[in-house]
Amino acid sequence: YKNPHYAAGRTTMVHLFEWKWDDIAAECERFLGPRGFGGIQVSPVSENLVLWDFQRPWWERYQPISYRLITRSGNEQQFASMVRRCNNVGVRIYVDAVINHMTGTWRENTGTGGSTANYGQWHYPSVPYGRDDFNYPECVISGSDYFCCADRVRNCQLNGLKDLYQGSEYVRTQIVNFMNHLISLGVAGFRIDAAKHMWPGDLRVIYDRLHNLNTAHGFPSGARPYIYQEVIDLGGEAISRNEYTPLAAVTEFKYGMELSRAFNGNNLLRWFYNWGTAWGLLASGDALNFIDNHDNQRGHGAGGDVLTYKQPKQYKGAIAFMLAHPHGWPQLMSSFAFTNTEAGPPMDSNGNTISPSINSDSSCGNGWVCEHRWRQIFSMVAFRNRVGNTALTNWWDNNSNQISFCRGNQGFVAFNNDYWDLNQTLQTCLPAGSYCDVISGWKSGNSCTGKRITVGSDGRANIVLGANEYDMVLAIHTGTESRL
Ligand code: LAG
Ligand code: CA
Repeated sequence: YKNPHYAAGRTTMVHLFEWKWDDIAAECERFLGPRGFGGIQVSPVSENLVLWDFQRPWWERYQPISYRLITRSGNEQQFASMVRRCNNVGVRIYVDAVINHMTGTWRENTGTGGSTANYGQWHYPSVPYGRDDFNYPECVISGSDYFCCADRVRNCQLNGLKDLYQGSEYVRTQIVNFMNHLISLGVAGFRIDAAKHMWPGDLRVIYDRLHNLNTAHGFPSGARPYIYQEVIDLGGEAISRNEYTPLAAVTEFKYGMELSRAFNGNNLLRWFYNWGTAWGLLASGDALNFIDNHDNQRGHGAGGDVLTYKQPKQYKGAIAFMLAHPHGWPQLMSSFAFTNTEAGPPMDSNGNTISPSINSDSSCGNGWVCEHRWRQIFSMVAFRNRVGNTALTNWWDNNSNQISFCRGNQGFVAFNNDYWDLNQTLQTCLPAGSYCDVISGWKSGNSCTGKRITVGSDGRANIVLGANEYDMVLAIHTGTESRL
């Protein structure tokens, strides 16, 4: 369950938060496939409660009312077509599976596909679930439960959401059928929402009943779905993420927190010379790494304090470090712009999501940020694909916030988060020649629109990164996007 089954040479997934299925299919064909992205995490696919009382918040999608594939992102036919079209261009789909709970109790009770619920009876007729399928008697998780009481964290309600009893054979069957249906449609795996709130033993039974990935979508025979479990464990709680790593991969919340702290100026980049398990990170193969996710970029979940698109220079620095560094499997965030932390995606007065538009410079409009279309970000995806499994070597730093390192003899990257310029002759480990920096510009024919770096026969080159430059990163690599 720890292999993402990316197409050959691909390494990186992006969370297209709240995107519609038709738009994702188009994005696979026009951008993500050609640019070498490995996969996409999509927003929850199961029918959810419609919450006009909160002007259709983004979080209504974390309140399933049935397992029918009908949401603001589209219906089952559109979902199936998206998976097919993305797989055809080498881009995998991972589904955010909400299987810990159903809805909370609200004044409204109609779903995005017209299903209804009767909260007083714990009745979700479109599954169907009834009272026996939920943990009972009702209790709600409190803040202190996290530090004392694993059983309450798993058997009580998260935020008052009706808590499913995964110990029940009937409940397991409904969940497994839902997930196997998605596998039959060609998905490559799942994010397990709120995994901390479910018993590892129950999850293991569910995972082991999942089908192999669909060979008709290009997966090798016998391939197991990639599973990354959302467990927020920053230390000190009754439940440890180590209970989940024997099962499948786990979301690495420490990754973005530490890098955000450093790129925000609250720790020195020099200390990252041994970034990895020495810092208490998960083992590389167990880790799904990211700087921000849909929760913590808006102060939900593990909370804020992470870099987001709102601090672009530092954010691009942290993302470039993640993509240049060999540890773990990286995930990028692609957001809609927000000030209200509860607001849903750009929508019309009927609550229909408004598609991103694509500007002439290839950035997005209509309220979509599309971080994945920022050159400094997608160029580093190509960098990571290029350097593959090569080792990190030749770490250099100035005892402060200027660092550089090589990835084998395929790639070189430098950072300057100091208040003074970087101007040094550094070892790049690359074959002698002329390279275009893929951060300040790109290769255009035989010239560079940004910086041009000349690597000598000893592998060394003069590297300049001014403190006041637009970006704090410089990256060059072998391969057509960079080498002249
Ligand atoms: C997750 N991970 O474990 C998701 O990443 C996170 O986005 C989900 O919470 C959470 N688990 C449940 O799936 C989000 C919002 C919550 C929201 C919840 C359900 O962060 O704020 O709760 O989705 O929609 C909302 C209200 C609560 C209310 C609750 C139940 O904010 O005040 O009690 O609904 O009605
Ligand atoms: Ca639970």
